[in-house]
Amino acid sequence: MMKFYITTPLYYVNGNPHIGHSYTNIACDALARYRRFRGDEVLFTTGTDEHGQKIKEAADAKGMEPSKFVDNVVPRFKALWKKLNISYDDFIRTTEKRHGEVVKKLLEMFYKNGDLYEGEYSGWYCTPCESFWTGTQLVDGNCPDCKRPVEHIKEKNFFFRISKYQKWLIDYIDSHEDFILPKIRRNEVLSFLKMPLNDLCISRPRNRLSWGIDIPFSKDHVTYVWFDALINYITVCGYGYDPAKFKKFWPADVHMIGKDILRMHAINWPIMLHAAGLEPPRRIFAHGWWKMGGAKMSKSKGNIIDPVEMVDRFGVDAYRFFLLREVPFGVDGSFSEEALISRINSDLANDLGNLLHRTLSMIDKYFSGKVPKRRSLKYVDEVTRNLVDKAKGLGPEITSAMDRINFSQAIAAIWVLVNTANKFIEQKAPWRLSKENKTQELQDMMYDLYEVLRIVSVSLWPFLPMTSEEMTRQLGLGETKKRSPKDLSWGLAKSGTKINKGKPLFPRIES
Ligand code: ME8
Repeated sequence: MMKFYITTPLYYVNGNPHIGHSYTNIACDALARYRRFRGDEVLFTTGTDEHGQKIKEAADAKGMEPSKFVDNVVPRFKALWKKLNISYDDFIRTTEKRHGEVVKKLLEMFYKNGDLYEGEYSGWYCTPCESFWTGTQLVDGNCPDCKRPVEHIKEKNFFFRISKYQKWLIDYIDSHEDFILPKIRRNEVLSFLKMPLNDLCISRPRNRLSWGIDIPFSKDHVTYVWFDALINYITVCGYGYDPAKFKKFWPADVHMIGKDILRMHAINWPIMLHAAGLEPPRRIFAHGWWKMGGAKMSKSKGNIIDPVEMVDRFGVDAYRFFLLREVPFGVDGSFSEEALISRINSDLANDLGNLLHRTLSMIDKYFSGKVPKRRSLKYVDEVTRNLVDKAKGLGPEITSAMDRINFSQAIAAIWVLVNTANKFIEQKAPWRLSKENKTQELQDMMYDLYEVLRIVSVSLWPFLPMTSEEMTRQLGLGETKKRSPKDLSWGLAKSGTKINKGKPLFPRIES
């Protein structure tokens, strides 16, 4: 059994979760479910980033204490993950005691080792991004990332000697081709590393911002929010308090993030880990952005869509399907209701829903709702051979796509089988076989269609768990037990199984 540790970013709780946040969590959920299906021991973690200036300002705006404010917002994230069937194993909040202790432990270690020093910070700060910038990095006087105004700061702070480890990091990235994915992001990091790194300011003076983790060796400072938040990835898997768990799960197999937080994850974080004598994560995957009208969807831009509303109107699996299928993982996508409705109608209602409904209707009509017996696979024509081969090849195709974290390709492979089966029905014309009393041929054919649907229901599990379960129920396969790749083998369907034809999986949506 292999271990597989996958993390999502910790989301800021200054507002409600939006489509962008749900995207990362749905992607991680699909991968976590897929690895469990493969038999791995999975640790899948998510959580919330609760310190820093941005959260303090959001709490002030509501006239609330930050701790009360974050306690109010966190349940909205948890409720959304429940609604979306996100199967995380642990939810970490950066305000938890277990996390504060690990952060302080690391700070003390860095201080003792001479990786931290006290100095004066003079530069620019972008609160929405919680990022420091030098004057030369600004674009037209604004934050180079989000283009919003920055404020000038001059104050005593602690710095992390990130520059000391720059050469180590470049060598590490050079010798680990899959460390940062997709490749375009790897190149972006390497090109950024051509310039000397500025040491990282890791504190905030308490008299200006007290909403942060205490710094053990300075009562005048608290920890900078990003320095605290990254450390969650080792806290949540036991660092410092559960050595057996930490040994089992660290290094993380995938840190899944959006491309907006690439540098923090691919530069600062591996260096912090290296300085602490720990291995870097195995892989950092930075996916693209969902955009609205050409701009990144974000809370501060106000162009967000509420995932709760989308799920209530279109259903959880339709929503998951759209996000995972619409764009190749890694590139940007453009969100629109029209595109979502079009995917639902074509892929879900027409292709998949129809295949299930018409197959079960025919099994009802021709065989009183019982899966008929098939002759041996010696009795196949070319059309059937093509269908069976596609079904047998599906497992390896999904493995190859998922090993490259390519959700849309894995799903496309399932749809090739679905569409081949729909074509198979047209080509074999079962209504004619029935009229001509070709009963054995009709039996073989219905068994094959049923078997395809069983294999599709198993392979959909990581992506559309509820649909997979509903298909299993309609196919008369009872309670969903733990599935494994063995369930993708051809010929496991038992003749005589009583089906439970139900309502269409995805009704067509009239726009
Ligand atoms: O950056 N499209 O939190 P955050 C796709 N707290 N994904 C998007 C997106 C969009 N339009 N908008 C957001 C933070 N995301 C820090 C992280 S980690 C130790 C600390 C997703 O609330 C994407 O995963 O701003 C992005 O990286 C993350 O939400 C940023 O969430």
